Amino acid sequence: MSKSLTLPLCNKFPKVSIIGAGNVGKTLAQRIIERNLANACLLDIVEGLPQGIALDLMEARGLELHNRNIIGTNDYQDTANSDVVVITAGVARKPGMSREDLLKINAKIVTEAAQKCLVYSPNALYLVITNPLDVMTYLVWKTTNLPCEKVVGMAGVLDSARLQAFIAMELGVSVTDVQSMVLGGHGDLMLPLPRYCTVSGIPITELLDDITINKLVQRTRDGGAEIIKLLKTGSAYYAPASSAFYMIESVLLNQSRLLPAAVYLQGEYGLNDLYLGVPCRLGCSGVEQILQLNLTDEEKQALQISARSVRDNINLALTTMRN
Ligand code: TXD
Repeated sequence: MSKSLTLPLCNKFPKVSIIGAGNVGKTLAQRIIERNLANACLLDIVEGLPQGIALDLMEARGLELHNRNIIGTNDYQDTANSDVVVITAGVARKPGMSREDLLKINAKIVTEAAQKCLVYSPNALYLVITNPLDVMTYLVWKTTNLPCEKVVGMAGVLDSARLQAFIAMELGVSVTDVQSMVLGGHGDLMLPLPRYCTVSGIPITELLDDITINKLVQRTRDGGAEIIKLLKTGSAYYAPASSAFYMIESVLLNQSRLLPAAVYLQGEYGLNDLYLGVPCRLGCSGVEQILQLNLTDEEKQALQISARSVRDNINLALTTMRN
């Protein structure tokens, strides 16, 4: 008597959909399946691109020794029932394109993508990655009407990871012993906080002089630009994908990690109605708590300046979207 070898499919793994199969999207997809976190759906506007990447990754499964599935698609229906939706779709600024043009183009791409995903995954957590990050995250929240704890932007984890790496490199210590914290908008006005950076609990202010700390802080602010200059085409994607993975893992495994992310502020830090990078607790219900640090007057002022720039860009984006 022959027995069927067909095993019942176990559906216990969560699903992550990634919109935009560019450098960040495809690297993140690879991390997610090869580290066995979730099944993935990779969507792009370019026909064949996400399908090709997904097939390539499926063919590597026997060597990477995992059974997660990934599909590549151009159809939003395939994103249905996602637990997390990641938005990386967008265009990079090209020569001759103004900042306003870029804002307008990416605002349209990101908000349309979020609205289409929402039809099929109304309960997902939405993680925004496309730049300008804080503005795009705000627009996703605004145009989807999702509860603010379900929309979050990735930047602080990346900026902090860069500072963490630079501190470890400067001191010649293991990066795993270094903790760092960067707040504010994702850009030149971000706010690295040396007072909250430690090596095995020791504040870096006791290990490094001011000149060296300022050098590391500036390198962190210029972190994205330094990589763009070296790569010549495209921008960083390994550390950005790792940062997104770290956040998604905290959500899907309900780790409630405390990390800096772009979250919706309603009075915290004296700021209202904008997304900005501050420390929060991220778990299975999304942003579970926003932490208010006791900032010095100087730090408060720097955060306000960063917030003002994000607010101006949100207003600009809202105006250009109406026209
Ligand atoms: O810290 C952070 N938040 C960031 C942000 C760190 C790194 C990268 N950062 C931004 O993420 C970057 O400035 C971009 O705005 C996004 C994605 O970066 P990536 O390096 O992946 O860009 P690519 O390689 O250009 O990929 C973008 C993809 C590409 O395949 C396009 O075809 C696709 O987006 N795209 C679309 N997909 C679906 N739908 C639409 N409309 C669309 N338009 C473009």
